[in-house]
Amino acid sequence: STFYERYHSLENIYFWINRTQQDNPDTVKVILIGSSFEKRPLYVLKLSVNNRPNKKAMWIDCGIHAREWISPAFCLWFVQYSLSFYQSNKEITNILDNMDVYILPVLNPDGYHYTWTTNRMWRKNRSTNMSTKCIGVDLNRNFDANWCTEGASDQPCTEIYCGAFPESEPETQAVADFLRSHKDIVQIYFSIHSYSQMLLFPYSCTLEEAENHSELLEMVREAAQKIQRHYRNIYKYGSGANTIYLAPGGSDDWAYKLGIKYSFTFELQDRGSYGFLLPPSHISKACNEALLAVKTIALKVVEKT
Ligand code: 0X9
Ligand code: ZN
Repeated sequence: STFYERYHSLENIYFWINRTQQDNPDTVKVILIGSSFEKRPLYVLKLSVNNRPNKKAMWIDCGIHAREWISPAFCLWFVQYSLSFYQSNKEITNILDNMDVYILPVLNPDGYHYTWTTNRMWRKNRSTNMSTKCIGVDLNRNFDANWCTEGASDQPCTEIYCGAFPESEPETQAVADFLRSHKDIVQIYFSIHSYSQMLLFPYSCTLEEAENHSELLEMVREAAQKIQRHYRNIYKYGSGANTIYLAPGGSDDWAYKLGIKYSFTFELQDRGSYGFLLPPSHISKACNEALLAVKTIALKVVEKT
């Protein structure tokens, strides 16, 4: 199997980030957007194929939940695909000609590292707090979108602990600060999770419909349909609250409220047979499916503008 068909330790992902930039100095820039609770760097790769001014952008983050290993694998897959097939695949060429792509391969490096060394099923980050002996905040409950209402918990020992206050965690803060300062150029937000095979859009923090609900629904419907035709695999789609569950404080809802009107959370393979322990032999199909969905949606947005 190739490098991209295996899971990689955090250390190896850091080496990969460095090497990818060195091998593609004209296209790839590495931006340090902050650091984790345990002081690990948060690196974003910026893919930019030409120096056209006023270019729009797309954001993809992976690895917000530590145990969802297919997610960082997807971010690496996406970068590799973009660098390999720019100029030969017409869709990715069209996308990259019209937008820069910001990719954060591991949003929660402390948690990811912990799943490699100590507890494979860890979900949260690894922050500590004087008032409790329990460790970790669910970073996808820590954003400022109906923070800590129904679907999150204020109990530090639960898996869905929302943190002491919105953006209390350095990982959340780094992402939120970066997106706030780039909100005029970022048109599309993707957050990659697993598992359950779903293409979700806001809102998850309320049962209300987003202002462009029907437009978002049409995009994920088309993406799911393409996945079914090309890969014979079923993805559910819809707003988060209606499709998976009510859950406040998520990055997708926060990005949407910031003004990024095309905001999505993808839940990749599988539907529970292996769950978080998806075997490496499934990486290529899982990533290709998600890639098809990302390309379908990004092209739709490019066509509109
Ligand atoms: O609960 C989550 O954070 C996500 N599911 S997971 O099994 N990967 O933990 C779903 C996130 C959907 N979006 C929001 N809740 N905002
Ligand atoms: Zn998740």
